[in-house]
Amino acid sequence: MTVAEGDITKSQVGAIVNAANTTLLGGGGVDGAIHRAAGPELKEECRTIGGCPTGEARITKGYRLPAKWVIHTVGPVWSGGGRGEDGLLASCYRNSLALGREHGVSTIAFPSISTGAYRFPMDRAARIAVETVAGFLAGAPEIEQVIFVCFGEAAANAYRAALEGITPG
Ligand code: AR6
Repeated sequence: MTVAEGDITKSQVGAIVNAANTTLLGGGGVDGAIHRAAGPELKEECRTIGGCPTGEARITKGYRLPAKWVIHTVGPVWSGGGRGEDGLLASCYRNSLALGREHGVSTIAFPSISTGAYRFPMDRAARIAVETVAGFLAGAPEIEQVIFVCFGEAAANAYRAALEGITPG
């Protein structure tokens, strides 16, 4: 697992993950950036899927992106932490990785799901992301690299701190 700072639409990986909403028809934030960079065919394919519940994931082609695939997952809206937000966020990571593995993807880039419009606290989200991905990778040697692509220094620092928390020694 590594941390990078920048725009996930530029990532040269097998799959990038999109922090989508339940309609899968696009929005702002990273979702808007991915749809703009991939081109209109992405939305056409998303339309045929018919939505995605919170915590689950769906896969489409990447079209004009450098990534071959886009894995769309729907993070929880933060509402204080008492509505299963932590578990739903962990499910997003697990289900995204499982879909990537099914499609033979060995490198996956994640944005910081739910920490923008959906207001999930960054440090808590970073810890859940890193712990959940570490747990999955322990049983999935086919996935060689996971990159957390952070938008800005504050996010990158949160992910670096979370990674240090699980690095032995
Ligand atoms: N590359 C990497 N990270 C980015 C980029 C980018 N190009 N753009 C923003 N981020 P958000 P959410 C970061 O709001 O909270 C959409 O409208 C951003 O700084 O994109 O899961 C959807 O359609 C933040 O840390 O996703 C949904 O309606 C993180 O990505 C809703 O927003 C996630 O912020 C989903 O909200």
